Amino acid sequence: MKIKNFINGEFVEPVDGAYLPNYNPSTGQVYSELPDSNEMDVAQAVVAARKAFPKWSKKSNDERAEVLLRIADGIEKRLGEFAIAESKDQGKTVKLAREVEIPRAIANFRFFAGAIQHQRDLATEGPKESFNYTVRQPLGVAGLISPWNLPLYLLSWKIAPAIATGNTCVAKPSEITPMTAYLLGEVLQEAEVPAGVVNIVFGLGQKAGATLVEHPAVPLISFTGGTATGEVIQKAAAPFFKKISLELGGKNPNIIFDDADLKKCLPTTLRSSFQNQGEICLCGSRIFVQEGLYDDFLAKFVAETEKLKVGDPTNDENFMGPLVSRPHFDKVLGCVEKAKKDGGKVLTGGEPLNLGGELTEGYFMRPTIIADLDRCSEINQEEIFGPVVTVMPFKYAHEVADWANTVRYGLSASIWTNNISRAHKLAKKIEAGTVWINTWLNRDLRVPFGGQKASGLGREGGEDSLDFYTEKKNICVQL
Ligand code: TXE
Repeated sequence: MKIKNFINGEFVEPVDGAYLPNYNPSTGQVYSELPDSNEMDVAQAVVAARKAFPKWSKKSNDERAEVLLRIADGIEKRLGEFAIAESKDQGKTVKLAREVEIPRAIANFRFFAGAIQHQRDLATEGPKESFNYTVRQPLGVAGLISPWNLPLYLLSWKIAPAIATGNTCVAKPSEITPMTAYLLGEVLQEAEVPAGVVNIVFGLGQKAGATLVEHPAVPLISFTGGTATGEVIQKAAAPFFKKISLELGGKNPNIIFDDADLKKCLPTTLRSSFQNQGEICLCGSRIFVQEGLYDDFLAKFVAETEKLKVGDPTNDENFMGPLVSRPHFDKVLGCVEKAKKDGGKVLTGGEPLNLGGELTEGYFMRPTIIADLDRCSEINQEEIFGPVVTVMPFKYAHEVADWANTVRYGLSASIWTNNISRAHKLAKKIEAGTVWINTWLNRDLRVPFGGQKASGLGREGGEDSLDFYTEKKNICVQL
């Protein structure tokens, strides 16, 4: 089937009729096509968004909240369909999509419907009987660029606050996982979202994405994706002084002290290591274990990892499906080979997994644990973004803080200990936008979310999103 761009409330063919193949990572076969949009397609989407902006931005917060709630209900009604589409596009299990990813996308629309109705702005009494009041005004057309790992979840994380605050938007989902964005277009029609408020253009990053970043009538860019791409986008947006939010890669430490409660730490560490095939920017890919617990933890971690089922993502029994694409699969396996060359010892996994039958060409591999790798080696420094973790022993809290921070990334971290004062002191030292203590991926949408260093710029979430998608203006009145 052919996916179409969603512009001005309608599904339309790409202007020059060009399409790209869309692969099913379980079979390695093309199962649909998506527009290979060019600058004309993006321009049409921006025109539609600009046309819709005056009316949409004048709607009340309550009226906009109502539309967001209709979108959420529309996705919820078709939850199973979205879950199957996300799994077929990205490789995650249908179970994970059904139980986590799609519900979170629904929650994003509902959260920002509420946030916009409860936002408060500043008013102050000034000198000589004057008073000030601050208003937050939408900017216009928001450019939203999202990645392939959590396709609908991260797209909704941008669309919801952008339109809740009165902007209209042009979204450019990843060309690797277009299907749920396409279904979202159908839901936008069913929810009677005014034409032009949300436009979805499919295509390549360097083409459709770059056009959106450099479009003079798009004053704001929200991007989630790789650090290298974030750098390109920041440079391209700079001459326009665009408002920009970058949520980039991570190389997150998972720090386990010898007083950690293994009954909780182990099952969560299996998830933080391998959930969604390790293709979550918040995965804890560097595991530091205090010496006293190291051997016991490692033996149990390897044994539990080897019980994880990998296979057909439509089978609820399986924990992991295939990696998202052939190039990514090759990249991740290449990282394992590099780690071995640098002295790492693969304790489990590390090889492609041929499941036979129609999955023979699928991008499957076993979850992989590597020990004995120097913490400064390339594989301990660079994001792998696959089901591959390294495990290293440490002695003291002060040294593990330094080791955790010796990477260019700073997205998230987990700390496992019952010594709460040690945990809080260490949490403050870790260079990361989010630190979890005795938990992982525990998300509260009201808190600021984003990375430090090469993990990104800016914060989104709660008030931070309302601030990001608006400009503050102060008005002073002299009575
Ligand atoms: O992301 P890209 P990819 C990391 C992870 C992964 C790496 C590359 O390490 O291996 O990024 O993944 C669009 N101008 N993360 O290739 O290339 C592109 O079309 C404008 C972490 O998916 O960054 C897609 O829609 N847009 C991340 C989006 O950017 C451009 C999640 C992401 O593509 C563009 C995903 C350009 N020049 C990957 N080039 C996280 N933090 O969650 C590409 N795009």
